[in-house]
Amino acid sequence: MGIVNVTPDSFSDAGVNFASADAIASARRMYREGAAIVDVGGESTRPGSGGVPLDEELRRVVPVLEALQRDVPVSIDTAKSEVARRALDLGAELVNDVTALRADPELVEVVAEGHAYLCLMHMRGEPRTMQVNPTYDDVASEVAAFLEERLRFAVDHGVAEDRICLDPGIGFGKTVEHNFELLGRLDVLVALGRPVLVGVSRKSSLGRILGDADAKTGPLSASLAAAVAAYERGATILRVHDVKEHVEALAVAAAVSR
Ligand code: HH2
Repeated sequence: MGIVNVTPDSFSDAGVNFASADAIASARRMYREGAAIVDVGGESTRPGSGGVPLDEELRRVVPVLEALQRDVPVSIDTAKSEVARRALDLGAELVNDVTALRADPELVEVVAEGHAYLCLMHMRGEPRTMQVNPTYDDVASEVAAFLEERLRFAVDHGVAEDRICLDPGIGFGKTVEHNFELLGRLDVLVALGRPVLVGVSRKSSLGRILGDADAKTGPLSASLAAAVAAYERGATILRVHDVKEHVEALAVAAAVSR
């Protein structure tokens, strides 16, 4: 899954795809490089961010979705039902909701009626405050219990279970140690029986494990290692900024596994 942030303030690629033409070109390039799907988002969820109004989010993503319709498989990264509705009308196949259907009560109906695929992600708290002292007794089992409950909720509201994937939400209300423990114990999430999506690309925990306590991002080398480690523990969708390099790294990891 390639990442196209149509935002001025995302944590690692702020502004590079904020202009529609740049976002469209990046999405097409990622698809050519081997992304199975491109995740288009108009709202940064980096730690500390406060969200964007509906009309601004639509203004950012709609021109991109219009241009990609028919050529590139698209996922929409949003928590808003109206953005998801417009995106599905414009051909998006998957709704990626970092709130796991907790922010907008109408989103589940839009996904169910649109027969869309759905990604449910774990987040403790909300982006504005989520990195303020997150604590868990057992992070892997608490994240699994949360995702299992959200999976039931989605299925009970009409989303087909075989359309849902689950995501531990690396960096969303977790310390560096929590993030690495989750990656190491991904089998606990795989055991829930749904495909597992992991988004660790460029995240600050990668820079911090390399020794920079104030890192806001992590380097490509570390992103690739984390993606391969997640793949080897059962992740089947990797959400990444650098598609070509990840396709190459994962092809080699897959050849070794075979
Ligand atoms: N991470 C980000 C955004 N959306 N969606 C899923 N399912 N999983 C993730 O780990 C995830 C996500 C944050 O990364 P990015 O989009 O690069 O940055 P920003 O939120 O600052 O735009």
